[in-house]
Amino acid sequence: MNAPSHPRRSLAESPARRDAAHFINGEFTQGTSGKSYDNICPIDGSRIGAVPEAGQAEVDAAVKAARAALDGPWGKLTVVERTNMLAAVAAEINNRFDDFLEAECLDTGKPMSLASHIDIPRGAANFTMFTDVVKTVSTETFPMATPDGKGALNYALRRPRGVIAVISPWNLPLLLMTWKVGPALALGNTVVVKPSESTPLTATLLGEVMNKVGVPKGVYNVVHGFGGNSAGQFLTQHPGVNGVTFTGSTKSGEQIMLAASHGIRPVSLELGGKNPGIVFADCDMEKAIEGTMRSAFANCGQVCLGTERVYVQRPIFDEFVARLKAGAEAMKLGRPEDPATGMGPLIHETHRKKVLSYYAKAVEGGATVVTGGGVPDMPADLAGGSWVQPTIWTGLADDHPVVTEEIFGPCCHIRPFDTEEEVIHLANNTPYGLAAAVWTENVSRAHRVASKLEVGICWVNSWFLRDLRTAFGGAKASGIGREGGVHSLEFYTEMTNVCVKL
Ligand code: NAD
Ligand code: 6OD
Repeated sequence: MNAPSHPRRSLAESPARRDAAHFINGEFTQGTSGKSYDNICPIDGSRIGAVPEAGQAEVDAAVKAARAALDGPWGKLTVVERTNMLAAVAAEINNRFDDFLEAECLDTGKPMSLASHIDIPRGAANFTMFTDVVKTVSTETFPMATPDGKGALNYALRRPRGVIAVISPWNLPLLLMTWKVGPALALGNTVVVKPSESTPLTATLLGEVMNKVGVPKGVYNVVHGFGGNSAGQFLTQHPGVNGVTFTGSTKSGEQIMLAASHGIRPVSLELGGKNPGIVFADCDMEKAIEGTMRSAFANCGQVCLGTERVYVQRPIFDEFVARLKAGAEAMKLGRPEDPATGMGPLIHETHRKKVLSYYAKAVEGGATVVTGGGVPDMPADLAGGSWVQPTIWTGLADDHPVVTEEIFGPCCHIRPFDTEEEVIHLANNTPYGLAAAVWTENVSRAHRVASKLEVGICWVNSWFLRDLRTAFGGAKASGIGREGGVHSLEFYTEMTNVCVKL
């Protein structure tokens, strides 16, 4: 990883603390809507700067620029020219590592130790990874017999899909946005990005990188604003958009799918989850605790792949609960710059209210609060932040909302189980199907259980271990489609079969 090891500058003095701007046709602009809102830092409630809100006019301009770049300079580059440019984008993100890191940590409040090892390096890797795919993947060919004996030859061509709308969330802003922009550009498309209203800074900064390395104007565009009745909706409804790729909640995914149905535009949807962690008595306890600590509490529990339902086999239930409690209570909540910080705040006050409402519901439902359950005492300079305690419950019914609904906070419910069949049923008993983590040292059991879980991603004895060549996405209400490696070709290109009669 590229994380520099020198001491971190205080975020209070960071030059990343500035107004955001739309990036349209290679220019930074505040737009013409006259609307803006404050970007609030979740660490202490301070104002980072202003964010312009795009109206229809800015979205029109961005889509127009993206179309012109597609028909113009970008569409004319060779694959090698295009992928070289994207490799330069990755290199420049790494050159400006601290700028991206500070911007991301200001917007999200996440620890720099986390963002410097995951968010920013992955933001760069998402560009290099897909350049390799584009340069090496072939299409299919089928020679075909015909009644006249002369035959025919079928072969497939892939073309860029066109102008892609990228709608992204706030939990891993640069990582999740570039996870879509990387393959879209590598495959020859142009993009209009609508980052989350809560995390506008790194998408804006990426515009500087695009200009620095000479990516043609209009290839990468950013419009800021909200979802419904704002920039997000204007973009997904726009007839000039040829496909919509979205990461966010299942509820927003439904609205986006509706918007994209006008004009029959394809969607790629990476949505919410209520992911199970399954801990068998034959697990390596150290590994299971370490992995579940991360899957429940990393990024303050705001990871779509995170574990909110933990099922532990009865013989080790008490020990597991006690050790996870000890881990949660040892975690330091603090400033992103502090290397000892293990957990930051939630993204904003609205989300804190939602998470705390589940903390209250758990108590009303008769849960045993093993640890946490409220708001921590923070020093005066952090008291304005959106802090919550890491929280563990036991004792809730399987149909309680805390056990069935996505909370997206640093919390999990732990329930004992007895048999493999029982836990597979419990794990699958949800409308969601994003990810699961299985902890066992019995290799046959691992394969058997993994094959029965209704999820897009199943980790065995690990969590969030990512090989970018693999298929990523959710089953059931957790999404439509898979991205990653060659799977990204499905959404970001249109295939033509050429049938030549010989
Ligand atoms: P969200 O759905 O509220 O917002 C995501 C993005 O969609 C934002 O940019 C928002 O402005 C935009 N948006 C919302 N409604 C829209 C509409 N009607 N039209 C167009 N754009 C719209 O999600 P969030 O709160 O930012 O993120 C948290 C959610 O994202 C959780 O449910 C989490 O599980 C999910 N998520 C999923 C994955 C995955 O890979 N499956 C990854 C990260 C987050
Ligand atoms: O690693 C990825 O590619 C990815 N899309 C991660 C999603 C994390 C959800 O919060």
